[in-house]
Amino acid sequence: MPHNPTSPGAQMIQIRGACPHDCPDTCSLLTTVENGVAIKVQGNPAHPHTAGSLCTKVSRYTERTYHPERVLQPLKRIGPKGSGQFAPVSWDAALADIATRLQAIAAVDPQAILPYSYAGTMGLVQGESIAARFFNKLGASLLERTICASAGGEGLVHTLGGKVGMRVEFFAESKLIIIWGSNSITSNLHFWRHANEAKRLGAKLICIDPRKSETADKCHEHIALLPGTDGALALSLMQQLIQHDWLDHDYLARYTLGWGQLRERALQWPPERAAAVCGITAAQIEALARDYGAFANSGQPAAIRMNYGLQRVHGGGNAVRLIAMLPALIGAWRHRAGGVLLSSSGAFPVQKAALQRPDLLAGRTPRTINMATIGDDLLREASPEFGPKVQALMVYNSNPVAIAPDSARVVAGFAREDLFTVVLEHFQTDTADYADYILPATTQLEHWDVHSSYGHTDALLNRPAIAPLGQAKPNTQIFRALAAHMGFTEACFADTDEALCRQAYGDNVDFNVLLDQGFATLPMPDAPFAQGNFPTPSGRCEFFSQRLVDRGLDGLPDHVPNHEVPGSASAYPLAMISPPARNFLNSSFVNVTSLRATEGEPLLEMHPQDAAARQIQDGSVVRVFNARGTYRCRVSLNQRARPGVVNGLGVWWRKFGLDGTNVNQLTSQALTDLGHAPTFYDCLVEVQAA
Ligand SMILES: Nc1nc2c(c(=O)[nH]1)N[C@H]1C(S)=C(S)[C@@H](COP(=O)(O)OP(=O)(O)OC[C@H]3O[C@@H](n4cnc5c(=O)[nH]c(N)nc54)[C@H](O)[C@@H]3O)O[C@H]1N2
Ligand SMILES: Nc1nc2c(c(=O)[nH]1)N[C@H]1C(S)=C(S)[C@@H](COP(=O)(O)OP(=O)(O)OC[C@H]3O[C@@H](n4cnc5c(=O)[nH]c(N)nc54)[C@H](O)[C@@H]3O)O[C@H]1N2
Ligand SMILES: [Mo]
Repeated sequence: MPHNPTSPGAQMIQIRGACPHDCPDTCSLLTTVENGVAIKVQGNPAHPHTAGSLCTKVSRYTERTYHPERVLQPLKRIGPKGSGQFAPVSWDAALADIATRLQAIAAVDPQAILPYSYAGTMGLVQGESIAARFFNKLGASLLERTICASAGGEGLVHTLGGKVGMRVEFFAESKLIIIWGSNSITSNLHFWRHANEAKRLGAKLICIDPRKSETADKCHEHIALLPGTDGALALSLMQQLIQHDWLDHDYLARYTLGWGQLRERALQWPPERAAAVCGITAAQIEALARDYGAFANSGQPAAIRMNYGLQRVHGGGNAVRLIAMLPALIGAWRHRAGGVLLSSSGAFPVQKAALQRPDLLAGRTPRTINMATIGDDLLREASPEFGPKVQALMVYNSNPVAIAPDSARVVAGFAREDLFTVVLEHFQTDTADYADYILPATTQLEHWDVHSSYGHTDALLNRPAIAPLGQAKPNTQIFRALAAHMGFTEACFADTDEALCRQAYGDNVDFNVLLDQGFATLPMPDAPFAQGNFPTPSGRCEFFSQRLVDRGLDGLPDHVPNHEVPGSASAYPLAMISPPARNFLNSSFVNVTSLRATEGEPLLEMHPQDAAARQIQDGSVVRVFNARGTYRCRVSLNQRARPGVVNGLGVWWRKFGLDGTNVNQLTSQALTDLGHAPTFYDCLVEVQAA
C-alpha cells in the first residue's frame, strides 16, 4: 500500500493511525514500522489537537501489542468455570461450536443471547458495525451502553440539546477556567495543554473535585466538595449570581427557556444551605460566584470544563444539567472562549444505521439489558417482565468482571456453569478467565478503523501498521466468520473493513482527506451558541424541559442527593470514590509491566485525620467494606483525600488484588437519575486496619 509518504529508508515506514482508547483526546498516531515490526508509536505533530505528544500509556503501545501474554490463538476452556484453564483450538472448530451453541439457544428465543461491549476500542468499525449487524440479524437482546457517560449525556441533551459545547482549542483564550469533576492531567491531557496556556496568559483556574487530584495541584483554587453534591453547589452559585445581579438579562430573555422557574428554585439555595450539603464553607461558594459572575460585567470569557467524574452519582444527570446552564446565566456563550464543554461527540455525523443495520431486526424489538446491572441480570430467572434467562454472552471491547459495579454479583453471574460465554480479547483478563472460548482480537496497530472524538471535533482514520499477530483477527472479521457459520447470507456481512470505514461518515466527511492526512476537521462555528441556536426542541438553552415532563420527570433540575448520602449511615461513615489511576485506562494497561510498576499496587487514599481515628498506619493493609463486600488493599495517608472521603484508585484487574478483588467489590448497581448509568462514586464504606 502506498501509505507512506515519509519513508526514510527501504524497510522503515511510518503509518498514520488513531488512538483507540476511551479518552476525550483521540490522538493522531504515527507508528514507525521496521521490517514489518512496529518499533515506536508517537503523537502526530501535524495534528493540531495531538501536537506531537502522547500520554505515557499509549507511547508504550508497542509494549502492549507485543506483550508476551497476548492471546494469539483461539482458546477453549478445559478447567472449571473461572479457573482460567484453556487449551488452543482451531478457528474453524471454535467458530463451528460457537455457532451450534448460539443456534440452539436462538431456536428457542434469541433474546437469551446478550452482547456485552463498550469502548475498549472507540473505533466505529471495530466497535458496533459487523457485530451490531450480527446481533440484529440474530434478534439477540439489546445492550443499553450506560457504563460511563449516559447520565451526563442525557443531562446535556435535555439542556443544550446535544453532546455539544465549546471547542476545546478556545480554552486557551479563557480568563477563568473551572475544571469541574475532571482530572484533566490524567484523563484529558491535551485539554490541559490549553488550560495551561490560558494560565500562562493570566487566567484563573479553579478545580472542583472531592479529591486533590494532580490537576487540583496545578489550579489556583481547589474546592473539595463531598461527592454527589455538585447540583447543590451549582444552584447556590445561581442564587449568588441572582442576588448580586451578575446576570446577562438580554441573553436570558432571548436564548433561554424557563428562567422564571429556575430562578425561583435557585433562590432556595443560599450559600449556607449548600455549604452544609457540600461539606465546604459558604465563603468558598461566595468567592466562586464572585469569580464567575465578575465576567458577566467585564466581558471576559469564562469557561467550564466538565467531565464525567461528577455524574457517577445518583443525581449525576441533574448536576450536569445545572452546570450546563451556568454559561447562559452570565452570557458566557457570547464569546468563543466562554461556555462549557463536557462532550463534543454530538458534532460527528456518524451514519449509525448504515454501520449497524437496524433493518436486520426485521420488525422485532428485542428486550434491552442495561450493562450497568449485568450482575443482577445474569442471575435473573426467566419471567414475563424480564424475558428469558441469559444463556449466552458475547463479550468484546470490555472487561465487565473488573469494571462493572457490585463485582460479587457480576462474578456469580459469570461463574454460572449453564452460561455460555465467548470473549474476544487481547489478553486473558478477569472476564476472559470466565469464558468458554477466548477469541484473539487484533489491536489498533493491526486493523482499519475510523474514529470520532468526545473531546475535539476532528474525525480520524486508523490504518493498520502491521499484519495481525499470530492468529488474531479484527472483531469485524470474527463476526463475519461467525455470521457465515450461522448461515447469514446478507451481502452486508461481506463488507470489508475499508468499506465500513467509508460507510461510517458516508458523504459527510471527505474520505480522501482522511486517507491523505489521517484526520479531517469538522466545519464548526467558533461560538456555537452566541445567538442561541441550541439544538433543543425550543432552540433555546432549556432550563425547563418539556421532554422530561413528558417522561414523568421534573422539568426543572434540582439537587438530587446520593443513594448513599455521606454521613447517613453510622456503620459506613466514609464516602468512597474510585477514579482512575493515571497510568491505566479503566482496566486496560494494568497488565503492562512498566505501567503497573509505576502504579505499584492497588491503593486507598485516606486523610490522616480519618486514619488516626481508626489507628491506621500509612502504608499498611486495610479492609475496606460495606454490605456488598470487602476489599483489602494498601492505604496511603495523604492530603489528596479530604476528611470523610476515601479514594480507591482504579481500575485494577482483580487478579492483581491482594484477595483477587478490586474496588468494584464495594460499588453498587443503583442507577442515576437520568440515563440509567451506574453510580460508582456514590458508595459508603468503612475502613479498618487489616
Ligand atoms: N489516564 C486515564 N485517562 C482516562 C481514563 C483512565 O482510566 N485513565 N478513563 C477514560 C474514560 S473511560 C473516561 S469516561 C474519562 C474519565 O475522566 P473524567 O471524566 O475526568 O472522570 P473521572 O476520572 O472518573 O473523574 C474525574 C475527577 O472527578 C472527581 N470526582 C469524583 N466524584 C466527584 C463528584 O461527585 N463531584 C466532582 N465535582 N468531582 C468528582 C474525581 O475525584 C476525579 O478527580 O477519562 C478517560 N481518560
Ligand atoms: N470503580 C470504577 N469502575 C469503573 C470506572 C471508575 O471510574 N471506577 N470507570 C467506568 C468507565 S468511565 C468506563 S468507560 C468503564 C470502562 O470499561 P471497559 O469499556 O470494559 O474498558 P476497559 O476496562 O479498558 O476494558 C476494555 C477491554 O477491551 C479490550 N479491547 C481493546 N481493543 C479491543 C479490540 O479491538 N477488540 C477486542 N475484542 N477487545 C479489545 C481491552 O484489551 C480491554 O480488556 O469502566 C467503568 N468502571
Ligand atoms: Mo468512561
